Amino acid sequence: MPRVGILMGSANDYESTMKAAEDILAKLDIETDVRVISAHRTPDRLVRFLAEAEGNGIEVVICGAGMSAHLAGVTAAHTTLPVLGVPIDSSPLQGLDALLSTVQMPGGIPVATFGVGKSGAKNAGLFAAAILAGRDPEVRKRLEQFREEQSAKVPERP
Ligand code: RP5
Repeated sequence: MPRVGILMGSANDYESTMKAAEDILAKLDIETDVRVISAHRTPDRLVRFLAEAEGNGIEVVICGAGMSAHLAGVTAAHTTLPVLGVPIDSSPLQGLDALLSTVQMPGGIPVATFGVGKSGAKNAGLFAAAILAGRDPEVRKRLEQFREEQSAKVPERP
């Protein structure tokens, strides 16, 4: 059963950015539900997804969007699940617009915002795993193992 929802504003956000969140969660053996849902273009789809998310076992929602990125903020308005925002560099402003839209939430509705682009998506996936690890010792073990493997891959000398 999927435990993490990965939403993106456009199908164009998948290969460029959000697949990195899906990939790292797959590596940690955490099932995801990956959807194209736009806060502007498919608002009803977003409301429907969020109304059912918790009942369907979703514990964390990752939202990636570019340009005037409202997806994470609107998602957070509709759920008390933790919402992790990934700004995407799909505009002439190279993601600065999405970063500011995602990070600068008015007090009361939080979005945990990550770095712009692929590394932000990967870290959002790892952070989602860290949230789950707080209540799931198996996920904690896999996260610790990932860290160990990552350290082992770093050469001592160039
Ligand atoms: C945002 O607008 C999407 O997240 C995407 O990054 C950007 C452009 O969307 P497309 O016109 O490429 O579908 O809503």
